[in-house]
Amino acid sequence: MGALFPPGRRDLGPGALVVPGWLDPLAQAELAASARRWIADAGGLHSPVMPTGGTMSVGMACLGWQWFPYGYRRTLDREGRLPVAPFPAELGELGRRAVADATGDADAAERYGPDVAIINHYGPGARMGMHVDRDERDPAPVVSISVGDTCTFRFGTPATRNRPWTDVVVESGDLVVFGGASRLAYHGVPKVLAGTGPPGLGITGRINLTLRRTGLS
Ligand SMILES: O=C(O)CCC(=O)C(=O)O
Repeated sequence: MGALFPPGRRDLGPGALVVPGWLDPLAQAELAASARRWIADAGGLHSPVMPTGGTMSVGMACLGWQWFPYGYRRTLDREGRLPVAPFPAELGELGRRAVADATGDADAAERYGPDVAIINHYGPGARMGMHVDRDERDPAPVVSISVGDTCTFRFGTPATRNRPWTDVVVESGDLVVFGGASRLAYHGVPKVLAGTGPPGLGITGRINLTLRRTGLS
């Protein structure tokens, strides 16, 4: 199985791994361009306000469903007036390719049908605290693809937001997939290294696309 992946592929836990260099430079540029378009389609980036009153430092745009702390809805606004931009079919294809490459399981990849994409933009000083992606009712894996600046990605266990965890460097074009026993593991992004992304992507900072299957109808 190791031969299927570039050197440096790293397991983060059962069912969780990083695939460095999953997207080549051209594919990174294409994804960055698409992300800019999708962010515009989604009405731009917003920084969600948490129930504690704090505002997330990450800018976010959603496709398919609108994530809010803590749930999903079909409209951008609470009043139900502004529909969420559709989930692009090409992101479904990218997600299936990611699952196939990460797991080597063609059947699991074919079954993978994400219906929400969360686009996270990390500008200066942005980070994401340790959390669990638990608002989905479907146990399908989370697929996470990044372009732009390098970050430290922190991956823990489902048991606690504290140690033990693994810190791994995630660069532009890297893929992270977590499912199975690690689907509900705590994870976060404690640090982004500003100005480390490849030139010519047409973005500043770091963009992460997280694909999930909500299990909602
Ligand atoms: O930016 C990342 O790599 C992680 C994003 C994330 O954890 C999330 O959207 O829940």
